[in-house]
Amino acid sequence: MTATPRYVVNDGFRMPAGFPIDGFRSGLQYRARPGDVFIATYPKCGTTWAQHIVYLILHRGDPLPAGRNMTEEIPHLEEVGKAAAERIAEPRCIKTHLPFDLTPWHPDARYLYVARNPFDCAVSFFHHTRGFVKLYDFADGTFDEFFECFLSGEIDFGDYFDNLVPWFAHQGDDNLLFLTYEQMKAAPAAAVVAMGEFLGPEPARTVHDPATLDSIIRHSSFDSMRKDPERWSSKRPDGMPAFIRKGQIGDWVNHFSREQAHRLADKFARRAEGTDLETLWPEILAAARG
Ligand code: PPS
Repeated sequence: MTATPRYVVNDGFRMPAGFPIDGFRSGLQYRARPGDVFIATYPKCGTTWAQHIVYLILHRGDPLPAGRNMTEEIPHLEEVGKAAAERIAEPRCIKTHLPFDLTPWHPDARYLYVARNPFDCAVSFFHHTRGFVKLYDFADGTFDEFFECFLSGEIDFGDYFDNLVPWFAHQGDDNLLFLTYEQMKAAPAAAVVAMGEFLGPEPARTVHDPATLDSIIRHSSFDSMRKDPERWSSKRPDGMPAFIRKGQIGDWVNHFSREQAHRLADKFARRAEGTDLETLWPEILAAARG
């Protein structure tokens, strides 16, 4: 029998089975306001990393204290719902994996979108899905089984490209900063400065202070974030991969067969038609087609 990860369908949209439907329905009704900061991503594309950088910028380089969890500071809109999002301190920073057309929009709110190449995203999502045993019932699932679900979009938060393509189309909007995980890895300081400048005059001053910039980069590094997993996620069962797992570009080659790489590259080409999307990850796409 083929194993498939569990999800629920809320009003036509695939969501994790453990997320209350009220959170989803009311979250979509949240009215974005001037000054709000949305951190929007498809799952496993660098959300938590971006959340912590935004947190660090807004707290002048002081990290999220031990004992606190990021979900309390920057909640996940379609999990906690409207009322919980309205309760957080201003500026309200909100995480979402919603596609563009479901995300609450205001021209004076800011939207930080982080994209990651679909090959590494699929691998990270596979380990995530195995690890949250109760949520997905997929602890013994294989990568081959997960890959088919990822490719067809039959997983929570739906098809990777349904998320990426419309957000990418808004790349030039004044209130949207589009970054990739790969850019953040290659040049963390440049990514932090871009985020600070995007967030407003005070955050821009913060990231232009060399000592504060250094603190932000240090505290948001993979090694630093890996040390205190309780700040980012609930505990995984023993033997399951950590939430802050490998943090690498290119781990996909350890999981994909040649045929799987071709099939995902083909889907990428189909979904990227008429866009510049392929310019985001030319080397990875070339390797996948090779
Ligand atoms: S989630 O569940 O959607 O919120 O997951 P998300 O945070 O988007 O993605 C998790 C992956 O991001 C990696 N990660 C990092 N990489 C580099 N540097 C830092 N600081 C960092 N923090 C998290 C994390 O390890 C997951 O990727 P993989 O490939 O599984 O390691």
